[in-house]
Amino acid sequence: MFQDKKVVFSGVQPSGNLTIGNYLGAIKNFSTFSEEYHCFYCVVDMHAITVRQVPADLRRRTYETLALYMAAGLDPKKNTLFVQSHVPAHAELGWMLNCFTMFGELSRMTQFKDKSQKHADNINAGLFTYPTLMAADILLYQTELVPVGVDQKQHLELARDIAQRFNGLYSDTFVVPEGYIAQTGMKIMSLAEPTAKMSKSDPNPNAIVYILDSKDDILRKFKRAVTDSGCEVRAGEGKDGINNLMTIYRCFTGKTNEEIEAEFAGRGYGDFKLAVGEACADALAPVREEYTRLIADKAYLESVMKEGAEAAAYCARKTISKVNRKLGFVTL
Ligand code: AQP
Repeated sequence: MFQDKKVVFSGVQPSGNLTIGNYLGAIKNFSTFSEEYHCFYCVVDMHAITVRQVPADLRRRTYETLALYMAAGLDPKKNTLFVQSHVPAHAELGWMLNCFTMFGELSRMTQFKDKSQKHADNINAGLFTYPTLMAADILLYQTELVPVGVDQKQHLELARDIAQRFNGLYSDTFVVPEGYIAQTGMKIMSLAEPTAKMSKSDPNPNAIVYILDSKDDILRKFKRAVTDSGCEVRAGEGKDGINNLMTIYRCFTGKTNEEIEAEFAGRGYGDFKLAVGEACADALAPVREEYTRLIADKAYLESVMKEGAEAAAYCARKTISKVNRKLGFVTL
């Protein structure tokens, strides 16, 4: 699609205040691709409505997520930043791909199973077909690389399967995307229940560290983080809480597990938790500062959304035209 550069696509749902899981697993890595690739970073509001949202909150968080993208280092001049619902081609291709996705494949998605349990009163068709819309998001831009957290690996595999299936039936149409899972990012777990993923929609605020939390809140949350009955800072099986804190510390400081173990030898969990909190708060301070500046300028955020949507829609149209032709839709 772009003669000069390969394409990167990724997105975040404005379904809650963003967490350090979203930051370390995804957003922090986004800007590393900006020079080498043509990058599309989307606020995926259509995905967010698979779970009931308060409209005013969804609207506010859409601005906030865009501002956070930029505060985390994404320059709108070097990246196409946009909101999913502003580019209807996502829904269009999503429908078409639904017709090339098997019921059995969608039934196997672990996120669907988890969310169906969490939202047993609202197991809607959108929740079920979420991965097909995600495939459309990616395939629409002929994406080569998708930086995501490890929790999205299964959805990405499905996007690849759908692309290969369509290409097999209709000849080459979509680039088959590769996932990019940052080695450091991995999966950040809940501070209250370290066997579960840290999720922005978790109702327990002590389980989550938000990117925009104050330093005091960050320190307090890490201080309370669930660990185990031991006292030695050492990674290992059955030490989910400590393993998670070590991952977070590694991500924010760049240190290895061996270095961390040496640093905290004989010092106990209390010192370690304080250091993780300090490292996290210090790393996020400039992001918070820039975010505060950006969020105050709604007109600027809207101009970024508008320009981004136009650029994205232009590229998306090319893929939609190609798919329409291949499927046999009459084009006027
Ligand atoms: N805990 C995590 N560790 C590492 N990466 C994570 N991501 C999310 N949580 C973690 C990554 O963040 C990106 C955006 O995620 P999303 O908002 O599109 O959906 P999600 O994975 O469903 O995120 P949440 O926070 O769990 O949202 P809710 O609670 O609304 O479902 C993705 O790349 C994801 O891998």
